[in-house]
Amino acid sequence: MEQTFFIIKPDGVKRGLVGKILQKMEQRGFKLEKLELRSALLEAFIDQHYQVLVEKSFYPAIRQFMTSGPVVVGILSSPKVIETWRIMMGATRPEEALPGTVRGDFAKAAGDNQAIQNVVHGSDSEASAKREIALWFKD
Ligand code: DAT
Ligand code: MG
Repeated sequence: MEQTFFIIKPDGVKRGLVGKILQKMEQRGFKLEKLELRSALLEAFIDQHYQVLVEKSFYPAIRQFMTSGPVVVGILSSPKVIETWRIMMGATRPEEALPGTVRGDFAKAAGDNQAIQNVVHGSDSEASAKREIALWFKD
């Protein structure tokens, strides 16, 4: 069965959105294969997760944000779960995310030079899902 990796980012945990987000996943019929709270993430670990973004000018703000508090991570499985969870998350930029999506309903627009805080992450392809699952769940 297809699998994807997700993160409820520090803003989602701080704002008490974990239950609402997990409920959307359950309502959609995704199977929760793994679910863990991770605190005190290391900067070097987040750099591995976002390896394709490390060289971008905005990346230091992302690293700072992603290590700013606990996150909830997990693995979902379902047919077409990678694409479906991406659609349910909504667009990367909160101001472009449609109402009804997690980001459209909950993400706050960022000020200039601030990290985009958009509540959730989801793998963007089969290759990313495999790589991210192996990184976050080494067992
Ligand atoms: P997504 O999270 O929708 O897959 P991404 O992988 O391109 O988007 O980027 C990862 C995160 O980095 C994204 O959720 C928010 C942040 N980000 C992306 N592009 C950015 C930009 N141009 N300025 C600031 N932050 C950005
Ligand atoms: Mg991405």
